[in-house]
Amino acid sequence: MSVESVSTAPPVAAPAVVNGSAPAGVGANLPPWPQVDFAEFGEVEVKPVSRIQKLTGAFLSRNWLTIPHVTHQDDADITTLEAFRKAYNEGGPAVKLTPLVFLIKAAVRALREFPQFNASLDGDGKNLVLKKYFHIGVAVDTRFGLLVPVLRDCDRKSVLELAAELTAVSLKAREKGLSMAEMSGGCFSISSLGGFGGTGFTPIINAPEVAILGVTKTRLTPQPSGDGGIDWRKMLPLSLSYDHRVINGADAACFTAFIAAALADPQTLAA
Ligand code: CAO
Repeated sequence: MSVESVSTAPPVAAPAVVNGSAPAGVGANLPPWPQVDFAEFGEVEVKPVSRIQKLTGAFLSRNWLTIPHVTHQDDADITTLEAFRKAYNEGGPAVKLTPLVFLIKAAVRALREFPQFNASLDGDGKNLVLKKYFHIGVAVDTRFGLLVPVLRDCDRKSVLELAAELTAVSLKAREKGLSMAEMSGGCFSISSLGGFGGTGFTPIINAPEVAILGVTKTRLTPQPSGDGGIDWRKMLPLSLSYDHRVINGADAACFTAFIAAALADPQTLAA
């Protein structure tokens, strides 16, 4: 799925990618898309593709075709974080804490530590623009399609503030959609499928960002304990896709390990 910023507002200009064809020059020698009369083979139903699906698909194709993606996989031990979160949620707060807000805080710390991840290539690819702000896009699944609201200045917000903002903006995205302004200016995106399942996936980078973190469902996993036995730990799978023109594999491994280490200390993230 794409995590391009797409609005339910009036149409905006999409890049030159139509029906699976690439931007000029990219994949120019590919054979044409197969034209098949599926009804020849059995009963079918034809449903129009929504405007947002078309727009998202166009951005998705551009990003997938033009960015050399690599996805780095790791696991974060969030046993302590889950205990912390459970204790907080048992108090019956107005807004519950999910792992996602801790991921946002951990990502901000990692972006500070590894500035090449908080960057974009400029239009002609000659310069890297390093950002000094920390705006994080979060993929939200809605009936309109996938929308990516951007939470601004996440370095200056607590996990509680982020949880309240995420709840409000995802509700708005699901009920009314979002404006382009609400989906612009992101530095880095997070796509959480943790509430659905999975053990890992390849999120597609939300250009002009240079990396995106995908997370899937926390699972109980046996890990070696200090005394030579086995300890059951809650492990969160992390899938970091990065633009290999800007980021190398060693940096991606360190960035992901940094996020995992930050998640192991939830009190510091919540402070
Ligand atoms: N492992 C296990 N459980 C998890 C989890 C994880 N990694 N992450 C969240 N959960 C749990 C939550 O704790 C919550 O549990 P309870 O109902 O018991 O409280 C449940 O899953 C649902 O969480 P949520 O989805 O309401 O909240 P969230 O903060 O995790 O995510 C939002 C919010 C808006 C991002 C999410 O609802 C959503 O839309 N995700 C889809 C994103 C998507 O489609 N991405 C694919 C893009 S492809 O590039």
